[in-house]
This record gives sequence, C-alpha cells and structure tokens, in this order.
Amino acid sequence: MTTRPENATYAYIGAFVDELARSGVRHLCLCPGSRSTPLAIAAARHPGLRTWTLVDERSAAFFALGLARGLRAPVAVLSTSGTAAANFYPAVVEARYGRAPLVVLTADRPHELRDAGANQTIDQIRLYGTHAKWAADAALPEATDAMLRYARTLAAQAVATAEAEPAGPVHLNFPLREPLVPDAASGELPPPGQRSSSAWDGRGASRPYAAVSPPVRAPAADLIEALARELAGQRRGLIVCGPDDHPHLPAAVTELAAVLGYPVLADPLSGLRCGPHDRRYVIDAYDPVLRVEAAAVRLTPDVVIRFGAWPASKPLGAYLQAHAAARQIVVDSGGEWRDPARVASAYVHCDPALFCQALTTALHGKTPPALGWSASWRRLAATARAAIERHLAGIREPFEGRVFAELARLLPDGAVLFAGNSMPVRDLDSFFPGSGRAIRIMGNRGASGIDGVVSTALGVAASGARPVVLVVGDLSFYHDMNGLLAAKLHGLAATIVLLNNDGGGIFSFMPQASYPEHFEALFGTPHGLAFEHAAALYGASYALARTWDEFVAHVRQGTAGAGLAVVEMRTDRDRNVRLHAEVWDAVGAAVRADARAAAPGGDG
Ligand SMILES: Cc1ncc(C[n+]2csc(CCOP(=O)(O)OP(=O)(O)O)c2C)c(N)n1
Ligand SMILES: [Mg+2]
Repeated sequence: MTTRPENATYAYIGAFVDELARSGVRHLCLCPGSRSTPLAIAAARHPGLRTWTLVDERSAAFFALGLARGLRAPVAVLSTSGTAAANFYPAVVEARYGRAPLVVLTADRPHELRDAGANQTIDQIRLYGTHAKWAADAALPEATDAMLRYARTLAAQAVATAEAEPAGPVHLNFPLREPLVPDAASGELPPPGQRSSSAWDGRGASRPYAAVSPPVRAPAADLIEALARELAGQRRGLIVCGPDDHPHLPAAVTELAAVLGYPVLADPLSGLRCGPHDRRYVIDAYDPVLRVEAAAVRLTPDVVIRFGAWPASKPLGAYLQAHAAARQIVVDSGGEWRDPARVASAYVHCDPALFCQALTTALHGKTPPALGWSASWRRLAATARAAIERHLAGIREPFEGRVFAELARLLPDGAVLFAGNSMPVRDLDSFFPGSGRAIRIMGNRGASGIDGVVSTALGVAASGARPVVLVVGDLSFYHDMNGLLAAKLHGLAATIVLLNNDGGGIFSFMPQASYPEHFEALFGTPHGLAFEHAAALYGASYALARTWDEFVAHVRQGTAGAGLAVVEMRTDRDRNVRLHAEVWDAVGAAVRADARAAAPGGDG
C-alpha cells in the first residue's frame, strides 16, 4: 500500500469519488479552491464523472440542482472551506423543499486547525442545519483497508440517502491535511477509477461496492379496497396535482381519472399539463375558473385526491380551503405533510403512481365515470381558456401574461420551459394552456426564492434538454447574473425571456401597494439597469422585443441557436396590474354567463 501521506489521501478520496460514480453520480460541479484539491483532482481524473467548473458557489450549487432536476438523478457539488461552503446554502434549502438529490461536498481544515484562528476556517459541521437530510464529518484520509471500505460506503450511503423519498440534499464535510496535491513523481497513485485496495477483492468492478435498492412504497391492499368502495359512490370527485416530478405519474393519474370521471386540476409544475398522456380529464384553466366565485361555489366537491406539493394558484388554494368539508386525501411518496391549509382528512404515504395503478385496477367495473360533473368542469375551463385567448389577441402592447400564451404555441416537443418565481410562475399557471407536446415545465418551487433561477435553468440545459426557455423577472435575473458565466464557460444553449418591469412587479398586486409613500423604496425597488450590457459581458445574444411579432421572431431565433440568447420585454408595473384586471374582468364575465347557462352537473 502507499506510504506517502498525499498518496494515502488520494487513495482514500479516490475510493470515495469512484464509489460516487458507481452509485450513480455522473456529474460533479466544482468551484476553485485549495483545500478541496484532492476531491477536485480525483473527480477530474475519474472517467465516469463529468466535472463542471464554475466560479461562484451560490450559482454553482443551483446549477448542480438544475442538473439533478433535469436528469432526475443525483449530482454532486464541491467547494473549498469557509464562506465558499456557506454560499451553497440557498440551493441546499431549495433542494430540501423541492426534493432534489444533491450531494454536497465541502472541504475543511483538519481538526487540529479548527477553533484555533486558522485562515478560511469556519464551523462547517452540520452547516446546513436541518436542510441537509444527512450530514457527516468524514474521517481523515487513511489508506488502510478498513478506511477504504469506509470511504466507499460513505459515498454509497450519501447517494442512497439523497435519492430516498423524499429526495433531498446530503452534506459530507471532508477534513483534509496538507499536502493537498498528489505526489506526481512517485508513480504510486492508482489509476483513476481503478480498485485501490484489497477491500475490492471478490467484488465485481462494474457494480457498486454496496448496492442499495430503494424501498418500494406500494399502498396496502386493504386500504385500496376500502378507497375503491368509497370512491365508487362519489360522483363529485376531483384530482388535484400540485408540483411533482414523478415520471410515471401523468399516465397513472389520467388512467385513474378516466375510470372515475374525475377532473384533474393540473398545476403547471405537475407534469400533467403537457405530454402524450390522456388529457381528456386534465383541466389547465382551473385558476381563471375559480377566480369566479359563482363557479367556485357551484363546483362543490365531495372528495378530493391530492398529489404533489401545494399548488401555486391562489384561487385553487382558496377553493381547497373553502371546501374543507370535502374528504381530502393527500398521497405523498415522501411521507411528509404537504397541507398548509390543514384541510387533509387522510394521508396515504406511498408511491403516487403505484397508488393510482392499484386504485384503477380495484375500481374497474365498480362504477361508471362521473361524466356530468367532469363535463361541467371541462365546459367552464374551455370557456375561460377561449375568453383568455380572445382577450390576449386584442392586447397589442407588451403584456407579461401573453408571453406564456405565445410560448405555448412556440415550444416544440421536448422543450423545457423554466419559470422564475414571483409573477412568471403565476402567469404561467393562468396563461399557459396544456398540449399533447411533451413540454417539461420546471421551476424552483421548493422554497420559491428569486435567487439561483438563471443557474438552475442553465443546469437543466447542461443535462442535455433542448431547447430550454427560461422566463424570469428582472430582479431575479439580476440576482443570479453571475450564473450566466456557466453558459459561456460550458457552451450551453438556452433562451432567457427577461420580463423587465424595473422592479418587483408582484408587489403591485399586494396590499403593500396601498402605501405609496413607502412603496417604490421598500417594495418596487426600481434599478434602471440596462441588461444588454450583462448579455454582452457574458457573450450572450441580446434582443429587445417591442411587439409580439418581434417576440416570436427573437424566441424562435434564440431556441434555434447554439448559445445563450436573452430576449427582453419591457413592461410597466402599474400597467401590468391594469392589464391583469382587464383580462380577469373579461374572463369572469364569460365564465359567469356560462355557469348561469349550464344545467347543474348531471351527476348531482
Ligand atoms: C432570495 C429572495 N429574496 C427575496 C424574495 C422576495 N421576493 C419575492 S418576489 C420578489 C420580486 C421579484 O421581482 P422580479 O424578479 O422582477 O419579478 P416580478 O415580481 O417583477 O414578476 C421578491 C423580492 C424571494 N422570494 N427570494
Ligand atoms: Mg420585475
């Protein structure tokens, strides 16, 4: 075995990094630093890992999060010690609440240099608090068989824990002693990725040292039987799908919906709005429908089955709260309580797709679908969508809501639409109709920060998705301008639709807007930045869209290109409130007229 200390470090770190790769990590994002050198070099030398060098740790961690979301796979991110590690915090929080498997690696001083005034040394033990699902301060490198087995199982445990439902971030802190660079001269280093110890004897090199099979969370058979009996007698049922990224859920939920005849209210981030699954029962216009009180009252449900996180739409949230008397069943694979309104009457903690499949099978032949009830929903939703389209067609000036209706026409099969927080994700909900095209809609809704949005979207682009279109507000764009460097460094293709209303447009819709003496300074926060300079700095193309024809042309050009394109649309915050009010007036009138005209749902 190796004798020089640096070779012990590299054998140990090499075993850890090798095992990360064997456990399914294919990408490691890293930021420059000295203390993290062994991990960086071991990762760069490993043939099974792609490294992405980024400079700003805050952006890098969001980029890793985007990669993890894009790939639906664990991704590692590495920093040196000190504030570098602290800059990962916002992305760790988003990964925790947004359920993304992030493997966070931080390099640290060894124990004898802690709490002793050593440079760039902070308390990194459990740095991310409860936001990391699991945190460990790794042992100091040693190249004994026992410690190489430890290094391998540490990696396997980290990856398995990050992936286990609910997926989330894990944190491994590595104390490392100098020398930190490998001993290049002695030739003692094992080649990258190869077995570095007898700990491997007798195990296949292509398999993980310790393979982990995740639990299969199937629902209990008696529970499904009881639910099937109950639901067979319920005509006024609903399925509500909040943000979720389960790849098999759209097909499974819509099969269940077809058997029951229950409408599926599909949040834009639920994966249900767009795609090749059966969309007959999918309702994408619940938000405009439920803004109309008469409709919300008329559409009283008896039972609601809920999947995913709490939906973004305020009218839908208010509707679920108003119908607290209905039986509301929350299905969640993560075993968590996702019910801020506290209206759930039952929780089923199991895989949602398995739940739907089991229930669909149990229901076959037990009940005819509730056709009258779902027809009422579909009719009102169609009325609302048609009224929106009619009204938008008459808006010639730039309007943030219309951006999403235009994108719904423009985006091809396979596109990713990433919506920033604040107004973009809300306008997305209201104005983006579903379609049979497989458009993946994403956002950072775990903690809904306006930070890291650019980097997350570029991380999705790095996962290989094409085209990627990000719609983002000006403050959010400003917040993560550093993230733009990733596109330049790594030649990523993405189109950023920058909705520039010179400040926080969302606040103009809030009660804070009635305090004009404070409003601009405390909430509106205009900045007057000319973003074409930011685009130029990072080598992105830039175009200002003043008309809808220009918008369409610029987005087409951006998505056809191989690099980063910024398409800016300038809007006015006060005017934006007015235009929203007008569209809701027009849609409200159409939905109210329809609700009055329609016979009550045939199913009661
Ligand atoms: C990191 C972070 N800081 C502050 C907030 C509070 N916040 C929510 S929306 C918003 C304004 C966002 O402005 P912009 O990105 O321009 O979008 P717009 O409101 O104009 O649609 C702010 C500051 C937040 N969510 N996250
Ligand atoms: Mg803004």
